[in-house]
Amino acid sequence: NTKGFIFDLDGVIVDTAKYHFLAWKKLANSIDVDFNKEQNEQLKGVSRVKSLEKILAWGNKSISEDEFMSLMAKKNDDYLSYINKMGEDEILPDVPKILNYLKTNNQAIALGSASKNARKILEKVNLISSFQAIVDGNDVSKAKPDPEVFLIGAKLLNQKPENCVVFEDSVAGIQAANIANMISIGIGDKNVLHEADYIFKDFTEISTDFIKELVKK
Ligand code: B16
Ligand code: MG
Repeated sequence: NTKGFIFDLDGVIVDTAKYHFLAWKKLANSIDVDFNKEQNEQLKGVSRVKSLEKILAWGNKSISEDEFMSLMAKKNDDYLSYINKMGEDEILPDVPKILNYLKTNNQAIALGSASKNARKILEKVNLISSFQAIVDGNDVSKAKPDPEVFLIGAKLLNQKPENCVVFEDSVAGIQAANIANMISIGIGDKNVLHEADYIFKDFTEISTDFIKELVKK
């Protein structure tokens, strides 16, 4: 019995939201826009372009196309300065336990992330070889909650959508998995991720027995 297991990156495998926060805050403040943690929450799972559009809207700013591109590049350079310092110690607790269990039991594993930096991050934390397929922000034209990212992942794993399981920390990501007709597993706050089929605070709450049952389903 083989199923496709598709992992989101930020908030599921690593906590890069804290680096997105530092980089977006610096950028927003440089154009006299305030930026706080609550706003950063609303950027989870949202693409880089959409994130900057939201920040400009919050600050009531309108800028030229050229300036928009230059601000995006600035934010990403700053973000990458944090990413470049990442290591294996930043993998979230018990993620390797689940990845190893899946691998040992011949399950298909993919990444489904909105980030254009996903491959770089996986290399930094030494997990790139754990994924048979990687679908990231460079491969999709429609952002979550559109199911495109996960449907491409399923295809690359040669699995039907209904035989795929998605781990996601964002509401949009859970919605994308549900629309794709996949089993959705929320990682985070149960009040926020209530649309998910199953919800866990983090991977320390997920037992290998639970995964075993999912595979049988
Ligand atoms: P980048 P995920 C998402 O990653 C982040 O949650 C989101 O905050 C970020 O804006 C987006 O990636 C794009 O990232 O600027 O690196 O292309 O949660 O889908 O893995
Ligand atoms: Mg995420």
